[in-house]
Amino acid sequence: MNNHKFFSIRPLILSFLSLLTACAESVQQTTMMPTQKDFSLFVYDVNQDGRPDIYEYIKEVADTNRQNKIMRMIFKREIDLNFDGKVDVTKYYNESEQIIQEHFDLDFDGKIDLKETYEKGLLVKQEIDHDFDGKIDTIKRFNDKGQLIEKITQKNPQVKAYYFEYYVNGKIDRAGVDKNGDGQVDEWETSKEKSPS
Ligand SMILES: [Ca+2]
Ligand SMILES: [Ca+2]
Ligand SMILES: [Ca+2]
Ligand SMILES: [Ca+2]
Repeated sequence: MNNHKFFSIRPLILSFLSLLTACAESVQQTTMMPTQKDFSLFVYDVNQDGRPDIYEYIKEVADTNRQNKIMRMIFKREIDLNFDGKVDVTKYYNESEQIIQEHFDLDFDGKIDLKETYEKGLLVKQEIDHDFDGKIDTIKRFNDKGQLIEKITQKNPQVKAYYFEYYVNGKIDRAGVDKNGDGQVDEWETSKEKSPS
């Protein structure tokens, strides 16, 4: 699957995700007994087929604003988008219930194809498995304006070579090849013609 097709799935998944999450609010919540006792697990059966589709992991923490009070905080949410019983999206949250990481299984094969990392609520890194072989082939990093600043691509999984691209103000600044996979660029190319993809 090429880059274009891969990223045409993502907005679909995201819109379906918000629809499903909205539906969950109208569905009765069930509490499940977690195997560990330091958190509670709430589940929602959005399509009402008797199998949970959304799992919310909640822990109790001391409320820093109110003495002797306990707050319930979500730290993980799992979503089964296609109702096949397997989780396709996992979201992780920090102590302020801010998203810190999202994992997506875009082709529903049980393996994660896209990992997104957030800092202070902003997307800073995407790790992408374009060919759905279970191995990450592209890593993208973004600045606090949401602009792509670095893209590392492994063109061929058989070879330990990586292609590095650096961007300034959304435009490619320099690119080079790391031939042996040690993280250091061995050969720089200077093409200013390319636009980010
Ligand atoms: Ca269900
Ligand atoms: Ca699923
Ligand atoms: Ca997958
Ligand atoms: Ca791959």
